[in-house]
Amino acid sequence: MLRAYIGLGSNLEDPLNQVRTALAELKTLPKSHLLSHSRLYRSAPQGPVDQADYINAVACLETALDAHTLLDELQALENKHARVRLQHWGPRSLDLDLLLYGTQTIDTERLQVPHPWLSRRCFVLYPLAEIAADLMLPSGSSIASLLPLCDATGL
Ligand code: A4P
Ligand code: MG
Repeated sequence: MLRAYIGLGSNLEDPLNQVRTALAELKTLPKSHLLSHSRLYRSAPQGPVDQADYINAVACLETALDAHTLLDELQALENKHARVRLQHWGPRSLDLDLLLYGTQTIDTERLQVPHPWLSRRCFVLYPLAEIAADLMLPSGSSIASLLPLCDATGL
């Protein structure tokens, strides 16, 4: 078993409800146990700005699933929320990102862990710090040390 951190985001079709439902669904993943989750954060969109604010949160799972199987499970949940991928970084009903998987660094065609944008996104770092401030990234930086480098305007 190891700890995986999941980033949740939604800015379409009742985002608060999308994220709350997804947190409940994370509890039902096989070979996994939801250990904790952050509060829900409202954040200004990064990427194309002509879209609604997001609701973001971060969850911590203890899991025996391998990383690619966990990604399959997360994508199945996204599909269940009728996620439409219209535009890269564009609006979505539910986005689930695998932020961290234990201390592993993974770089395959389907999966990059740590998530490539993790350390530059306040809507990921602040909820992550709320549940795991002392956590170290594989790069050796702690989450807490990254917070001051990140512009939290709009969070
Ligand atoms: N993939 C690779 N690594 C991962 C990973 N660690 N976790 C692959 C999840 N997926 C990963 O993802 C495209 C492919 O990335 C997947 O098929 C998977 O194999 P996607 O979610 O379909 O594409 P996307 O979301 O349009 O692109 P991307 O780069 O994943 O965008 P992000 O990083 O998810 O950002 N602003 C605010 N305020 N809040 C947000 O939550 N989210 C985004 C989307 C943009 N702006 C935002 C927010
Ligand atoms: Mg994504």
